[in-house]
Amino acid sequence: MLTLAIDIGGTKLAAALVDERRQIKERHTLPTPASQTPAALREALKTLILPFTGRMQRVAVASTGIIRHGVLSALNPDNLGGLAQFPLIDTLTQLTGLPCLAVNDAQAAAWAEYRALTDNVQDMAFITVSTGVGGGIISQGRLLTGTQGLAGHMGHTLADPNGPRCGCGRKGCVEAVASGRAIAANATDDLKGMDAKAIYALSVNGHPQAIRLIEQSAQAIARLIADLKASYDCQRVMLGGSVGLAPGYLSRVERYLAQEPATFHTPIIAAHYQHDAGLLGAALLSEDDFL
Ligand code: ADP
Ligand code: BMX
Ligand code: ZN
Repeated sequence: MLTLAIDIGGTKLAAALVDERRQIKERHTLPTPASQTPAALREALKTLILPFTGRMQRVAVASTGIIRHGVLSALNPDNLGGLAQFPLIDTLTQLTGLPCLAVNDAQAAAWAEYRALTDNVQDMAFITVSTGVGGGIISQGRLLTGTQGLAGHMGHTLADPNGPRCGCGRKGCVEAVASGRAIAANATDDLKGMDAKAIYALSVNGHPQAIRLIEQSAQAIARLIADLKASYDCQRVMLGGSVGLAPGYLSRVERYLAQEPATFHTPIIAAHYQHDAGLLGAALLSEDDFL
């Protein structure tokens, strides 16, 4: 059985065929449409899945946002160009005529990363530092989604009460300090207008403001990890997303976590499936008949 796995992120859309052995057969990506109306996202999804027509038996989607009854609602609409609601399952069922599962991207990635563990860890978190900051919680070997789909949205816990306003309506969320969008939005002077990727590259070359922005991000993620450890004694944190996986980022987070008391420490590991954790997690959840 082949599953068409789709990952909808704030910056990029990815689709891939996944076989029973969790192997990705073929992958296509597209930028997430900048001016996002439901019609623009529908068109982008149509283009994305076109090369796979007739080759899969089911569809599994990992998407940014809260997924409830197959509908995507943005917790932070800024991450989706203002798009707040999208009928994900209806759209993909119409486009493919196939059964479809949809789940939050970081929840899906957490499941893939949990299933890839080779030791007996039962309490684990996945954090993506990407367009936003997403999270997925595995507790006692179970993926938490919550009754409303909100479980794991740890990017919207508090990093700094005096921090920037977050698109979710709160002030000073981890996402408003640490995410790729935040790194870009909080840049000033010569860095204004650059994206996080460019700012990250400058930080590697020693640019003082770029270093400060990346350090602030890593520090907020380290504090979040200490909070997670205190919340449910998680034994491991897997880190993903393009910022989270950027060379040197994880060791910065480790350095800040080491400044916290030892009780709040937990090992931080780069995502086993790297940028494919969301895709594979959605495919695995559809295989596991999760919903
Ligand atoms: P999505 O949020 O769509 O899942 P990504 O995980 O690629 O996508 O995250 C996108 C964010 O990561 C953007 O803010 C982008 O600027 C930033 N980014 C992309 N590549 C890199 C990189 N090599 N180093 C640092 N940041 C990056
Ligand atoms: C935001 C939120 C989460 C998502 C996270 C990472 C929206 C649209 N998204 O906190 O649901 O998991 O971003 O998303 O409210 P990504 O686009 O960075 O992968
Ligand atoms: Zn927020």
